Amino acid sequence: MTASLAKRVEPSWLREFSGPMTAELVQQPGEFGLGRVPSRLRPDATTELVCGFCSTGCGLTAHLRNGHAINLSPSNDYPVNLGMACPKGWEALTPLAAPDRATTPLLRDARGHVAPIDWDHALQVFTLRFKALLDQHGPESIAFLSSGQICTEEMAFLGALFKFGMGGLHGDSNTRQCMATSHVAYKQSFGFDAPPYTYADFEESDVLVFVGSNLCVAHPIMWQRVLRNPHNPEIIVIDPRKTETALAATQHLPIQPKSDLVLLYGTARELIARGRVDAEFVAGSTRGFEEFANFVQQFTREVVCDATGLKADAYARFVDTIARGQRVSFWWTMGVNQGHESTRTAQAIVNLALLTGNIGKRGTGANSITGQCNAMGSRLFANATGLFAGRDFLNASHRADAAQILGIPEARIPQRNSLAYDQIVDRVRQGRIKGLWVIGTNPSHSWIGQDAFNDTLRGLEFLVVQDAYTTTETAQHAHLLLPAAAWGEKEGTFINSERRIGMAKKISRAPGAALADFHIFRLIAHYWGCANLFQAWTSPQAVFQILKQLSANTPCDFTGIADYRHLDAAGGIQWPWPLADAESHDATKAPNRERRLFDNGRFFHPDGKARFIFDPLRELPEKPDAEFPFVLLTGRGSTAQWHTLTRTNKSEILRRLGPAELQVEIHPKDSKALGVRTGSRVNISSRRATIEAAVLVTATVQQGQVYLPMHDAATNRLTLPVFDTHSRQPAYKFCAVRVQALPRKRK
Ligand SMILES: Nc1nc2c(c(=O)[nH]1)N[C@H]1C(S)=C(S)[C@@H](COP(=O)(O)OP(=O)(O)OC[C@H]3O[C@@H](n4cnc5c(=O)[nH]c(N)nc54)[C@H](O)[C@@H]3O)O[C@H]1N2
Ligand SMILES: Nc1nc2c(c(=O)[nH]1)N[C@H]1C(S)=C(S)[C@@H](COP(=O)(O)OP(=O)(O)OC[C@H]3O[C@@H](n4cnc5c(=O)[nH]c(N)nc54)[C@H](O)[C@@H]3O)O[C@H]1N2
Ligand code: SF4
Ligand SMILES: [Mo]
Repeated sequence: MTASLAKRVEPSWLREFSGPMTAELVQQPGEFGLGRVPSRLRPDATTELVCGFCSTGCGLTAHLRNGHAINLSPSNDYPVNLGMACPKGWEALTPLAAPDRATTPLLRDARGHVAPIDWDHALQVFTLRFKALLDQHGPESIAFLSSGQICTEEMAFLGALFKFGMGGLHGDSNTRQCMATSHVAYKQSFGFDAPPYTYADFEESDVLVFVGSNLCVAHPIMWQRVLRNPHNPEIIVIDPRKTETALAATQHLPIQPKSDLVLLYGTARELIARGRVDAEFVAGSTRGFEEFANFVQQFTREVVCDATGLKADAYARFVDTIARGQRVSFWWTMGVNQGHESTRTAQAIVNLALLTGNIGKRGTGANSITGQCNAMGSRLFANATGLFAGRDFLNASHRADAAQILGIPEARIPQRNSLAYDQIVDRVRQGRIKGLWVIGTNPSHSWIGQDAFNDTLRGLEFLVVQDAYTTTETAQHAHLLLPAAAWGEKEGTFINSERRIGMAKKISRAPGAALADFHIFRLIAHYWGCANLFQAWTSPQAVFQILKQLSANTPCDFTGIADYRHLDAAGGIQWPWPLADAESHDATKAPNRERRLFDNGRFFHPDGKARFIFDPLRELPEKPDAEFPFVLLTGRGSTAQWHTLTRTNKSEILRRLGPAELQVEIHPKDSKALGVRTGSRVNISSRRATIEAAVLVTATVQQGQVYLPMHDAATNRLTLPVFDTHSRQPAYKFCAVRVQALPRKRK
């Protein structure tokens, strides 16, 4: 290997990266000392930071000894969680100490042996291999896949580095698996990707409708906010399964999987027929209502009950509840977003809120709940499929704007959009993308149709995995592994579901030579030879200031947030928070602590009006048949399990709170027909693969349906790689399978 492309010189600041922790910085402020950490912080004190698992964004209090966190507890006065946390939050320190943490870069040689190397060597290899691919095959031969679980400053750096510095074009993230549908739906309907709500709306509605959301398991602290609602609300859950949330609801609509769109269109028809249209709002604040009203006429009660399997009286009660509601809020998550016609389904929810005028007022809204701690950050600032702060790569004035703010030549900004995740994977399969950089996501477990995906990965000439652990499924394929510091070992900001920007802090030292993603990106810029473009990108706090400038005069303007200290003092601040507001209002005081959008009836399209968007139904890509008679649903398993388990499985407490093995949920009648009981072993086959699981007989699933949690790597061997046409989000929640009893093992 030659060293001609990068000088074998470590920048002097490299030493400092593995350096001091937040708490110690108070004693030794300096360039990296970020003297801006709150002065109340002492080595044996407490400090507040936002949880790094789900998008609720709870505030956690870290209890420090000698500047090092020894315990966590929920923060009492944080406006999100009000003193509560779920098991993952309580246990968030444990995974940091796991023995399989990546502590040094690892390189695989031609024979497949993996050996530790130092950062200098790793960065030489990184630069050399990617540059060679670019030289030989052009800018479309490399790509990255990133995460909604790293800080906004980090994802922004990655997007800028890859596209403006390294000259790559294609990058996407696991936010595609999760929030792409909400992003596209909002952008088309409202003119900007803007979830309108604040968590206070959970407490202020008199009717809450949850579509494809298992809040009790996936967002347990949001559910606690629902429980604080003093208005004796109707809580309606639309989910094929009788989930924990459905059991706690006042109405459960156990619809047939993927019949949501028919139900929502039909509901619009009934509400219009009952005269429950907010005519003034529709006339003043929306466009396309007449066409929509005509379109939904075909979704009669018979059509709806036939498609959804709902009884006529249950459907009538649902419509009636919405019609009578004074403050109706609609909430949706993956049961909507992960479908073959998901964008239109999300927009059908938006349409209901628009036509009834349930938006922009307390206790209302068409509210998409995010998934990962910083999925909202990646939607706005990853610079992957959209240019910074909701800008568009295809728009010349947007490019000029961004170039001017960033002080980079405009020619550095690509004039085309990135490919979406599935298209990147296709290009790898075709051999056109030869080098892939995977950061903070574990697609060998979580991507849809996993066997085909993993075959595809094997065809790569160069795969870099940047992760906190060496044992992830994806890391097993890596040619180069870059060891990342995890949540709690670095600082930056996350944006939660209600648009609240909150602080992540360094309360623990990263193990070995692991570095914060931010510093890995900074080093790569140096070794690549493009550090001159990023002279101002010296620290997360400095990048926060740059992002502020990028946000100016956009709907997500947060120029009124001074710095990290301000965020910390305020308990997080929701965007928008422009300078003008900051000058006249205090972000830390009610009512500014909890704000919703659209209270003036103006949306972000140039004419200020929201759009009614709809389409005819699309056929399901795979239906159950004689050979594969069951519908397979997938999703979260328990509050204690996080995605691919790389983190939560490192805590014995969390492991004990989840099932010990993969369980498939089967309806009692189906189990009888199959001759299986709880604990029996079965094979589950789809057209893609066969896997084994233990049976859990339960009436939470309907007859003809089975459920598997996504936390076991086997689940995605079965799923069918199908994507919504508008958002290109994978349809994880529907495919056809067969279940066969296995002979009992002899003891
Ligand atoms: N404990 C825990 N919490 C998490 C996560 C985790 O891994 N573990 N992950 C976080 C992330 S990234 C996300 S995106 C969220 C996900 O949060 P949720 O979306 O609430 O979780 P899921 O279980 O994926 O899906 C929700 C429900 O959709 C239902 N569903 C399936 N098909 C349909 C359908 O056709 N229509 C309807 N209406 N419903 C359907 C499923 O039965 C399931 O109960 O959770 C976040 N919170
Ligand atoms: N069948 C099925 N599949 C699904 C879903 C489903 O409902 N059903 N849900 C989908 C959804 S909504 C999502 S969001 C995805 C999630 O899928 P993934 O993103 O693949 O899941 P995670 O386990 O969260 O992976 C995060 C990775 O980042 C690493 N990591 C953690 N912190 C850091 C850090 O600070 N820096 C770096 N560099 N690495 C870090 C972790 O160790 C882990 O390997 O799964 C999707 N897959
Ligand atoms: S609800 Fe989400 S943000 Fe809150 S403690 Fe649990 S995982 Fe963390
Ligand atoms: Mo997600």
